[in-house]
Amino acid sequence: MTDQPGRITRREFGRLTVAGLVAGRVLPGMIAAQGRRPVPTPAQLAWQRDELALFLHFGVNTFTDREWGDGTEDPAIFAPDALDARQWARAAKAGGARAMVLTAKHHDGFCLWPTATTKHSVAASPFRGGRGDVVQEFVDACRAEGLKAGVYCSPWDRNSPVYGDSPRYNDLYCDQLTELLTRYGRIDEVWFDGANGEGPNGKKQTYDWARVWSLVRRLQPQAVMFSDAGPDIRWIGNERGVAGDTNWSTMNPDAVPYPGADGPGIIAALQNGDPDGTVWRPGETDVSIRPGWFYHPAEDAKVRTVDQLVDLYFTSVGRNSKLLLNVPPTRSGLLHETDVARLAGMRRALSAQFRADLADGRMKACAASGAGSARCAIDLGSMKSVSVIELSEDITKGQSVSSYRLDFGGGGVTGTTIGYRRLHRIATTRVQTMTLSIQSVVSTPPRVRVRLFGG
Ligand code: FUL
Repeated sequence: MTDQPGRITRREFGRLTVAGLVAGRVLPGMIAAQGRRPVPTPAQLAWQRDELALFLHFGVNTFTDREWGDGTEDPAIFAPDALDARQWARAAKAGGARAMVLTAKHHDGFCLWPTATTKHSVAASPFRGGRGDVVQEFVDACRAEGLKAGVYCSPWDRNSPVYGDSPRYNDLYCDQLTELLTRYGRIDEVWFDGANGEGPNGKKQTYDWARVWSLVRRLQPQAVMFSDAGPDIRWIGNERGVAGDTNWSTMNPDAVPYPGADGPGIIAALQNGDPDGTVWRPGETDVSIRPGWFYHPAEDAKVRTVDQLVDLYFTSVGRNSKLLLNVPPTRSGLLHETDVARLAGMRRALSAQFRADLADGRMKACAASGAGSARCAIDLGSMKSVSVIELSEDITKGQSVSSYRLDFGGGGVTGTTIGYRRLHRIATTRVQTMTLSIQSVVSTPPRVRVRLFGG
């Protein structure tokens, strides 16, 4: 990073700031440094605050029992006989999700809407007598239940005869996106998968990402775009449901230049972000409630338990990420009753966990600013049993904390980043006072809110 003469660098600034504040001084350059820090757009902020969204993998694979279709499937196999998108939306809501993302087209190229771009779609299937539109039913259900709607449209297309003829496929792909983003009203997330299994001897398609991204921006300016390379939301780097323990929402855009980019350092960049990153690009943690992304009857006994789903919440939302939890519709077009029950169970468990803040009214925020201190004491007034500690920064001002420690009841925890929400589970401990020490920051000292929970 190049700094103007006389200015401290961002890293020096971070180190100096806490010391400066402990001494009660506001260092010169603080305002300028703050001005350069990336902050979320309103859409990114809303996306993060939603915390949980449901992912729905549905398509011809549901009927062939596969994970990756090869594009030769007969559309006649797509025959859900009891499809009810309202059931999906109700289950999502009961699980605490605020949005749903549907695979409008997966790698097999089969389109869940009646597209003009290919015959490989619902229009050639028996679903609703060939007049069905799953995307429309999905969007209608989202609206009816007050959920945001998102669409996944796979760039890799194993059915399209023009895939690999780069300019022609780019035109087709943009036509598909145009249909999806102009026919159904407001769309809040557009999901670009980086997967490509063509292999060294397969078709080579050069995507025109600049064109795709500007098209989406023009048609749905409020939507966030997800991919390995953003531009708004980045992949978290694995499909296990685990965000980096250190997780910056800022990113160096050169670290992952395009969706599907491979190479040394890419997974670490996705997992951890970059404290010196020049763009705000928070990580989304996508993971399935079942071993596969699509529904397979053989996996009915392998649905994640409520405890496992709660664990996923802690390793994603609790690490400054957002959880995109896949719950695949069955061949009938409904979510399986086991999955629906687990979703509701997860929400009940989380609501019970976060019902009452034991620190409420005693310390709302540790404001390490101005003449304040980077050490804050929390007095609970009496002994309380604490099992979860929540820290959060006001991310409307960016992300700042790079290390902290909490001391309490003869023990303590340490951590690096905080961001939107950082959750620590501890062995239940009797606590009356706790001290938060913000040890290093990368920009203007933040206000860190602390909440404590028992249970
Ligand atoms: C991967 C895909 O290949 C999987 O099928 C699934 O869609 C997952 C969310 O992303 O890259």
